[in-house]
Amino acid sequence: MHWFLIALTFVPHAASLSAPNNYEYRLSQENAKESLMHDIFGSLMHDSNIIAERNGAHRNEQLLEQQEASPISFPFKMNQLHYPDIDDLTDFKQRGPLFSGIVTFAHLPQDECFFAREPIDIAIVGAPFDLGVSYNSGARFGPNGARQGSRRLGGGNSPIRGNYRASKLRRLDPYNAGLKLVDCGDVPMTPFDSRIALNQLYRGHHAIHKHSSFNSTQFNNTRIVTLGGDHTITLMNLRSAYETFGDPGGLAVIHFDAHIDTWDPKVLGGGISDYASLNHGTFLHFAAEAGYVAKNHSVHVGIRAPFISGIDEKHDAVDCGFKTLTSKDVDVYTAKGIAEIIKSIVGHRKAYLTFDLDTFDVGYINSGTLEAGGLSSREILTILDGLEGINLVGCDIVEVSTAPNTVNSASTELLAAQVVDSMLGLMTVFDQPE
Ligand SMILES: *[C@@H]1O[C@H](CO)[C@@H](O)[C@H](O)[C@H]1NC(C)=O
Ligand SMILES: *[C@@H]1O[C@H](CO)[C@@H](O)[C@H](O)[C@H]1NC(C)=O
Ligand SMILES: *[C@@H]1O[C@H](CO)[C@@H](O)[C@H](O)[C@H]1NC(C)=O
Ligand SMILES: [Mn+2]
Repeated sequence: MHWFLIALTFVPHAASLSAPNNYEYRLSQENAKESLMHDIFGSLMHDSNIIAERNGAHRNEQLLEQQEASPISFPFKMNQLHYPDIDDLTDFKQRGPLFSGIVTFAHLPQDECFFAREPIDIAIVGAPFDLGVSYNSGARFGPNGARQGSRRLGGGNSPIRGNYRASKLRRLDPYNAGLKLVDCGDVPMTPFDSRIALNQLYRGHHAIHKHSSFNSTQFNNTRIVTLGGDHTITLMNLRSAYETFGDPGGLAVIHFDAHIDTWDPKVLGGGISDYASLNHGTFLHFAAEAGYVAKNHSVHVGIRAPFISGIDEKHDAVDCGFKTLTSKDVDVYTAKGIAEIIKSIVGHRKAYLTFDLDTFDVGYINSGTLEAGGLSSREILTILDGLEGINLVGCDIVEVSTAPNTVNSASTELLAAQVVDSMLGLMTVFDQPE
């Protein structure tokens, strides 16, 4: 810094004297060693010794003595750069800049989760699937979209993690909290038959859940955060999580979404075939029917899309067992208040959090079925952190539609990643030793 200031003082002076002449003078020099380029870049473009010798110099030291102290090159001469030997690549062993390299979620190590059996505490896995959407496709690109959006994540304490200063979450860096987090890559899901694709996802989850935990205080098995994929995938995530961790009464499902997703399969699937009846708007009906959903202890958050038929609300609340918090309830109860209500519904039960990106307002994101009147990104981060202390056995982010050339791709990716980051905070804070 000291030399830099000196350079600033000298440069205008030199320029006012005779900048063009100075430039010509330097070009006419016989020795490349004495050029301004060399003073700044050193041997980046020419090896100074070879050039100096070619130009008749006997010794390098002689040349250094001959050099006048140009006002422009002065600071660079005082800070001559020494490049490593051409075969020395030790600096390549360090991680490159955040925007570089093969991308895993938050730069986590990539693990061979489906075949190897190493202990893992929390596994990220992608479900690149969008055969179940009723409107806009593109969520098959969501897993890698979320990874791209996560490139600035991966460690360090955040001044906004946790909603109050004394919270454990505030002092927690989930990536360095003693738990082993890995990115398993994606489950290979066929894009040609949703039945086979969903079964592949189920087997993938089962294989990951079978890993033992590494350093968990609470769990014997690996917990999973799934990057979707349209919302249909949650049925398989829930099934495997329920089979691994579930209590007989089911998992408390915390469902962030603009839509209830318990719609009558005969209506939303059009009643065409059994195949058509399972989709991203009916999977929660099937999850409730299968017993994965803890009735009266599960909740929708952010609801605002119109109901399709007159029986939807009753079917949702009575048959499927969901409470509902609408997007406008955030205005009434505040974001922190919403989190308290969710916690009172869930209690100490094992919970599964599924987050449809369309919970965010339409202005932020691209997703399967965009709806107006959604939540801001700050409201969502506050609600999520307000869930500190709940027992999350699994999470997913879905409807992350980052198809090529779609609008809002960058913020869609970033917000998906940020929601997963909050999930990792909740999952690790619950799992810290006292
Ligand atoms: C396990 O977690 C504890 C508590 O967070 C931590 O101190 C310890 O270093 C972790 N062990 C390993 C092997 O990472
Ligand atoms: C983990 O396994 C141990 C030993 O089998 C068992 O005592 C404990 O209850 C298990 N913990 C959970 C959370 O399942
Ligand atoms: C859910 O709550 C309703 C109304 O409070 C009650 O009638 C019903 O029995 C409860 N269902 C379960 C499974 O607890
Ligand atoms: Mn949904």
